[in-house]
Amino acid sequence: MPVDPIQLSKFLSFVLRHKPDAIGLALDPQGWVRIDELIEKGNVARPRFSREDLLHVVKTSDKKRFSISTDGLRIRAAQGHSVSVDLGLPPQAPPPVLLHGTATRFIDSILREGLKPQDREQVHLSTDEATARRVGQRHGKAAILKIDALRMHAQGFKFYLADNGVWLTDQVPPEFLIPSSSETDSATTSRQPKLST
Ligand code: HQG
Repeated sequence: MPVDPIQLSKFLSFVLRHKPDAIGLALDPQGWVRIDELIEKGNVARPRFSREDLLHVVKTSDKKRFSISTDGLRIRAAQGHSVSVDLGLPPQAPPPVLLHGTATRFIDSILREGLKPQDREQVHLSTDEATARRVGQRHGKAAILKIDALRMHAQGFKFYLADNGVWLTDQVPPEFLIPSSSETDSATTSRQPKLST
């Protein structure tokens, strides 16, 4: 049976970001695993996939979720980890404003506490609104927050750019959040801060 690229991509995200031990894999400190070992262990409990199947998923991933090492032997998730890894990304100056897509139901809490990484290692930020909106819609009615990244950076907060263009930072305190736009529904409108669309 041909391998379904979406299912394989989800499987790769699961083991490379969250549960490598589910198939007896161990990520190295930077999150890499050997591709041959991943294929061998990954093929025990699921439809078989080949190196070509895996490389096809890496190449066609809409968000470029996976990176291959320069020697072609190892693979890792570009971002999104819940297991502890040090991606080894150099801190760098972010664009002045970054965006975070979330759901309207989280806005009150976020404006109160700031953005936290929750189950992941870091908070995920993007440079374009379409991406932020898509990310937010995964959780419900999308709301987009603007982050005053320039001011955060000037105050010593570190930012990292993942291989796939996603910006990462450890947290965003509430004073750096600029409410920007939302798609509210009647259940949320009354208790949301006024957000321009
Ligand atoms: C929210 C996907 C309440 C946060 C995406 C988000 C991304 C708070 C949710 C990547 C909060 C966590 C990551 C607070 C943060 N109170 N809610 N204080 N602080 N939150 O999935 O950013 O398709 O862990 O706003 O595209 O949605 O998997 O993070 O809504 O790049 O490749 O808590 O995952 O990529 O949700 O998504 P997530 P995310 P993939």
